[in-house]
Amino acid sequence: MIKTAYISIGSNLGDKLGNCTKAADLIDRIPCCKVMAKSDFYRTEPVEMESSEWFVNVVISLSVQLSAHDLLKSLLQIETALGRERGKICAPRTIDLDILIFGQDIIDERGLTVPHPLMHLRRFVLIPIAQLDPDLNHPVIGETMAELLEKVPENGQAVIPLRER
Ligand code: PH2
Ligand code: MG
Ligand code: MG
Repeated sequence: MIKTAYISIGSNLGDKLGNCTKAADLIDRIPCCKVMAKSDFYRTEPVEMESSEWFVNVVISLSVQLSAHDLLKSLLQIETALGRERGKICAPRTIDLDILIFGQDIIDERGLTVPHPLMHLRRFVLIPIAQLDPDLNHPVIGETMAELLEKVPENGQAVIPLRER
């Protein structure tokens, strides 16, 4: 069955924009997985992290004919290929790839929770995903991305469009 998935791509270490662009290219090369749309790239203030380094964030939509678990496996391989080291949970990272939404599926398993449990609280996710599909329903909360975005205060969550593509 073909589904639409949304992936958050973030980097706050090294060539942040280059890391995000490479990740999107590698995701497009996963078998049975095609990148349909890419949001703008944004410079974003770190949320829930002590790190002072800002992020580059982007959200992409995918047409996938894979299970969420197989997609996650491929995303973790791409993180490793791009130099992701898993040390401290909040350490700066060359790349972070998170499944935000997988069709309207609700998954709550060890290592895979979809929708992403914090996505509705994060402007660096909601701004780009609402840019791609403002009417997309959050399958747990039952509100659209545009509605969720309206409720998140801007304070401490700056999200600034990057001009370069
Ligand atoms: N990722 C996090 C925690 N905080 N803040 C921003 N701005 N961008 C991120 O990608 C990000 C974050 C956990 O993965
Ligand atoms: Mg993350
Ligand atoms: Mg992650």
